Amino acid sequence: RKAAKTVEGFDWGRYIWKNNFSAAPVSCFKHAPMADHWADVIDGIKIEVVNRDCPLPDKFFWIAWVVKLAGYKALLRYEGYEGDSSKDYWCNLCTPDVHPIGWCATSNKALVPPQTIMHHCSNWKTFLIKKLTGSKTLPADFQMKMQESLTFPFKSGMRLEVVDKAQISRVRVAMVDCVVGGRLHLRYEDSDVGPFAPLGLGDGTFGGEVEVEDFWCHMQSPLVHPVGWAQSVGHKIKPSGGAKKHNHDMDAGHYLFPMVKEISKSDEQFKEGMKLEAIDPLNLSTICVATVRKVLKDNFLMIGIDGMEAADGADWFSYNASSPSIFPVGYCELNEIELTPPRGYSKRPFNWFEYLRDTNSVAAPVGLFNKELPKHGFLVAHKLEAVDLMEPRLVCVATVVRIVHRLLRVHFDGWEDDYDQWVDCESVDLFPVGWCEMAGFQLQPPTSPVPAITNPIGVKQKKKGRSQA
Ligand code: MLZ
Repeated sequence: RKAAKTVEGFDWGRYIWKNNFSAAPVSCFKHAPMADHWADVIDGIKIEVVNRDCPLPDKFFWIAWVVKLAGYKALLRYEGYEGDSSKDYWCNLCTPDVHPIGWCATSNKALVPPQTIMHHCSNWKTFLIKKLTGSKTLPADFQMKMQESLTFPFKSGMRLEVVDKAQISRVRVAMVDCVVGGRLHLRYEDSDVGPFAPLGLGDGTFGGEVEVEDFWCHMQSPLVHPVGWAQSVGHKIKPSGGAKKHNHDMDAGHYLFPMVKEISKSDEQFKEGMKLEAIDPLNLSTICVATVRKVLKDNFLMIGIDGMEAADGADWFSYNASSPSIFPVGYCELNEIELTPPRGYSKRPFNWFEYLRDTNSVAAPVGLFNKELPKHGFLVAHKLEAVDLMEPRLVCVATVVRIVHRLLRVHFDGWEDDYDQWVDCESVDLFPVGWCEMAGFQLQPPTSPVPAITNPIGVKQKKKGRSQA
């Protein structure tokens, strides 16, 4: 496991405490390590941690209680400080030096009180017994569960199919370079850069100016599939260059990929030409008028954003029919979300009824869409770490700014609203506060105001994605 790293200059704990923010609890992120073991991790629990106020050369432990939780991080106060908050400190609970009460006793480690308060009590043993009676702690197997949930089935060298970031309507074979906290750093096979181009440092940072043909995504992302998937469903795939024989022994097994939901058989089906609303895969801050362009096997659909489509369909994007990121006609209006009308269609206000008539098309039946509403637990203003899906090597400080049933609008702190992204509450690209630190991944802090000299109007660089008309 890589050593935990903090980004110099950004401190989640201070940011949260100073501004009285609250973070989305770990249990909201089902794909994240420890999510299933977080139910008992609550404010007020007591733990055994390294005593940072101890003059002795050896490592000693003391008891602390959780004043406030923020994702994986906890504001701790050593037992004995009572109402004194001056020595409180933030600590990532998913570090090897955090244990449930009782661990020192069973591991033959001494509990040593902090030096500063050593003289506050003449009998620490009685003090602790009194303090610990009736208190809650971490589950006994906390460290073991942590080890387990930080072991991932994907290994470097494994091959899979993943969306081609240069042409999102097709996939491409790629090889796992490394796995960081469940995220895969992938390198496209047969990339023009050659097999020995310098790779990233495995933490989202890249040396030099070489544009390496790589991609980052979570191992459970809907963007990755086993080798052979494209052929089996009829999806486009970038032809592999040359007659080079590939070693299929390294293909990631089918069992490593999430099963796509079976949708109940009904008479109705998605058909080519049907209209719907979809998050624009090239501009995730907008939900757009869209069309089913192709129906593939296994309930996969190729969706095109109306008015944006490249002549050759290069910007069509595949969604599974059960995807929570496609919506029936009228969804935006119903939920007071601004719907982006097709570029080139000038009737305003946009009216679906007229548009369907003008384009001689039909709406995809409402019954075909995923209507599950998971109890996700996210609240508006919750802080989290979110992948900037336009540049997926970046995991950024972010905030939930809107919730529409299961759909979240994520804002990147310090960035303009047009960088916001609509994502599903079960997105594997959202992580609890402290995930980067735990996984050893570089966290992108909020942008600080741009100095007036370099940017007189104070406007941040425009994002990539679709160019605006
Ligand atoms: N190069 C890009 C980085 C944007 C990253 C934003 N993350 C929320 C730009 O400056 O537009």
